[in-house]
Amino acid sequence: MQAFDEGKIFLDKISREIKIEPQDWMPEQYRKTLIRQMSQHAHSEIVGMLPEGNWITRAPSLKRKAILIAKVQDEAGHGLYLYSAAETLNITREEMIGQLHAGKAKYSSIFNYPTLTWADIGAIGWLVDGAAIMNQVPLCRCSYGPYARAMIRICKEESFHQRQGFDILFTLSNGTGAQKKMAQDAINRWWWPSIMMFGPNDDASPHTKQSMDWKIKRFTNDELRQKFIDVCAEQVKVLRLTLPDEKLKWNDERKHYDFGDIDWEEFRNVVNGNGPCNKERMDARIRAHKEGEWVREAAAAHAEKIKLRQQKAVA
Ligand code: BYC
Repeated sequence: MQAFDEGKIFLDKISREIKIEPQDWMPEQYRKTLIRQMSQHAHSEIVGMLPEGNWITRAPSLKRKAILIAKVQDEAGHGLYLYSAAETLNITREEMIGQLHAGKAKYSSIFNYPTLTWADIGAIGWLVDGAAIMNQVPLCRCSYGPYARAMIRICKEESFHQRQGFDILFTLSNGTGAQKKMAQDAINRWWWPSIMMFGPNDDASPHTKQSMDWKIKRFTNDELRQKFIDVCAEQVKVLRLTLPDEKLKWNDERKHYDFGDIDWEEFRNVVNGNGPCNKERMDARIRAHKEGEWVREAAAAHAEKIKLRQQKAVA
């Protein structure tokens, strides 16, 4: 009887757009879905630092280097807000990171592609952060309070990231012939992986229906992908470059761009660990975690010292 009432209260809150908070009753499956999505999201932010971090020492000017360092630091911050928000669901950061390092937790497919030239940093900002914003702005209205609130600041920072990427590509596309070619080549390589970021088609997405009912997701994978394609098809004209899709064409009846077939075989391969950089990314993550052990130990020892000092002062 009690669980029934609690279930009713929960659904009533969802229908009235009242946020679910950590102390509230929630179905076990809601909690598990959030842990899954939020931890995957946090892992993506942390692993996402690696392809761009690669270019910090090679950025072409002091200004570009400073911007890139700030962006990569922002991604670390996003990971930390998200791990903290997920910890309100009764899982520890250590457990989540353990799952990632054991290969049991997913992170976004996009970060398993290499960054071959400086233009890739532009393409990541414009396309990858652009896709992230499209997916994440609706998450600011997600039904779980801590996740929704974490997303507000993340989205503000992602907007800056998207613009810096577009600015890099704009500069290159107005530069020499070689620079323009480099920008086009980066777009050619990042376009299809970027539209895969939104996940499988709706009819192949096992979680969408329930997550939409619970207002964790506010749009389906296909709805967001279409919005993103519509925006990029216009923005690429400003760059005077092209998207590598011969079927990309405005459909006046649908009021959307039509687009070509996505290679879902490639997507599955990358998600299952066989993308071009999966192994490299995981090795780098695990190495960084091991090398950071002394920092975690020192921080814990410092916290203990402060606690003892405070206890002495009170006694
Ligand atoms: N890559 O039923 P579905 C960033 C998995 S960070 C890998 O549609 P759902 C950035 C999915 O997890 C970007 N796996 O699932 C950072 C599920 O697997 P499991 C990350 C994917 O959850 C640094 C299965 O496929 N953004 O932008 O309803 C620098 C079935 O899918 C992918 C987020 O995490 C993928 N692309 O919808 C720059 C946003 N797609 O768990 C930028 C939050 C799907 O059953 N997450 N899968 O084993 C979401 O919005 C949703 O989780 C998704 C998937 C739309 C991604």
